[in-house]
Amino acid sequence: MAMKQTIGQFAVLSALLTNPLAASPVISAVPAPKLQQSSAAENIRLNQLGFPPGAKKIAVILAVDDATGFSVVDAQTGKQVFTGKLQRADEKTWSGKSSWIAEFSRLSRPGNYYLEVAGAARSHPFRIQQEVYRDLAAASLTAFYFQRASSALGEEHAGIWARAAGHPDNQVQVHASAATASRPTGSLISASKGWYDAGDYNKYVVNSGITMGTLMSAFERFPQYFVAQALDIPEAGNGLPDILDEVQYNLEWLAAMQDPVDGGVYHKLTTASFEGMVAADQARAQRYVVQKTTAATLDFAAVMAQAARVYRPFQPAQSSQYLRAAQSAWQWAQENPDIRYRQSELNKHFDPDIGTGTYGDELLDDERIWAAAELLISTGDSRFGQVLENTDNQYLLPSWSQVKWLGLYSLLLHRDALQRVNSDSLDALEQQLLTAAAQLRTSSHSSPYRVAIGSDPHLFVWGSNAVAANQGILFIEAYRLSGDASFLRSAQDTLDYLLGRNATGYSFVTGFGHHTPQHPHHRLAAARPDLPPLPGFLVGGPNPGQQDDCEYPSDVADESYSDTQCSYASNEIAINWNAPLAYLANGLNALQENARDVD
Ligand code: 9MR
Ligand code: 9MR
Repeated sequence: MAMKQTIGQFAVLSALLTNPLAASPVISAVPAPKLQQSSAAENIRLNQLGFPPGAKKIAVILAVDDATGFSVVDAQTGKQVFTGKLQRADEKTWSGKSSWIAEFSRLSRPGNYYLEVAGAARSHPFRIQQEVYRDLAAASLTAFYFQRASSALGEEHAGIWARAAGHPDNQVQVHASAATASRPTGSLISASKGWYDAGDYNKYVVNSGITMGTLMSAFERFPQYFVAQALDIPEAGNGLPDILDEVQYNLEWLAAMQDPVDGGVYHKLTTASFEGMVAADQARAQRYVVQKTTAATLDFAAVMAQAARVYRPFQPAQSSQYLRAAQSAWQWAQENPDIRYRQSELNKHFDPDIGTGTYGDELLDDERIWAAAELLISTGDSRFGQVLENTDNQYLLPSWSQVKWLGLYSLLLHRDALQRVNSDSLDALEQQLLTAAAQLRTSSHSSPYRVAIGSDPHLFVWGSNAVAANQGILFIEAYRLSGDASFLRSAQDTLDYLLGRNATGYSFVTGFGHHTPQHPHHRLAAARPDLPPLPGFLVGGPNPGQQDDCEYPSDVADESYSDTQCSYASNEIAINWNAPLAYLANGLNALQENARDVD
């Protein structure tokens, strides 16, 4: 909303950063370091962007024998600016490697540096700088702009990734599973705009739900920061914070997924089967809205209720519409409490068969709690408070199928306004959150990479990087509630993990780092093999399930990542993975001043 950045410039910069053959602007400012085997550099695992001056700073070193010392060298002058001892990690990595920790938190002078282990290896350059995550934070949000359906992306904002509009979605067929008297099978509705879910082009309400909730919660958590942030999107400067402009692009679609007659919400807008790996404007298969479900309708109610209060100061009339939409969705879900999306059942009864993503959630209590919490905050109506009264408040990390804590985070953020809610129960919620965060923080100490997700192979599911990013949000919330700076350091550990301090050596965000995904399972990127992948996207990450049967370099949980277009189970991108990245990167960018006290 503030200063205008030149978007084209950013695009070129990102292109340079991702192209291994081009000298990145960051590196070209530096005298060429002595040639190192790249494998040696890859044995030093650290946040490939670098660190804010006050942050905790560590690197993990693999594959060195008897190393005792390390140094940090100023890349401009070649002078050593920091020396330290390596500490051997107690536990080996899951693939049996020994590892050492190099900590240099006390080095805070801004600059370009590399880390050197005597006689062994030299890292790629990294920066210590205020707002070192500024561009990443913005790109994690402009990634949503790249995912827009129904709009052409102009060069002035999309740079080299400019493209024609895809999927107008103004003639979407009502699938037989969704037919009603007013909208019989085959009737046409318009449900334009919105974001493509992921590497595919479909639009799924359930997954949009957590994505929207996470982005609006980031805004509610850091409002001044986001009011000042400038994103390179067409609506910049229109008086609405840019993040809310981007979110509203998807809200416009979401609103059209509600049947105006009864308030129920279609589960998804989809082709019958996945499109091939074609450009958006070449993907022309018929699109359908399918069955209304309870999960989609409750997620919709939660999102619209939150939108009603977030947009109220900027767009009061729009805000009232959001609230009415939320209330009629809630009403439908009260009358239809257990309509689940079971695609194979559906295909026995209706044509055509639907074969795309299911987001089939069998447990609906968490969606009900989330919707009730958002409605309570936005309306103050005690009937929603009653729904929450017998809630099991055990902490569960949010995911598309587990949204309870999206609502409970919101209750804690708005507790001052919740006069009618028993303050003991809010204290208990806070305790649950802090206990869960403290346990995760402790678990990270036993991981060779010093990160919470590294403590348990079971966390490496499809989309494991979003598990990590959601842990990062938990740490940010624990820091807000307790003021304990060690939680902020754990949030930093989490971002460090995503940006390179991990068992694969990749920075998992396209275009940000020295070793980044080059072949994401992303149709928009696959359509332009001549270009670097679109920037700012978090790939799914290590997933030993390997459900795609592609080639993987390793079967070990935290190394089970394949940078191939084939690999939708480890290398797809998705909106519900980018949203927690956006929360974490923007949150750390907003909070870095407070990170100063280092152990
Ligand atoms: O491209 C699809 C991706 O978005 C999904 O996550 C994935 C799992 O549902 O499926 C991908 O589509 C593949 C399909 O399931 C099987 N044939 C190959 C398709 C893509 O290459
Ligand atoms: O993120 C989803 C993951 O939790 C599931 O295990 C997986 C298989 O059902 O599907 C993932 O979601 C995909 C969706 O079904 C279709 N669009 C791409 C999504 C990311 O891979």
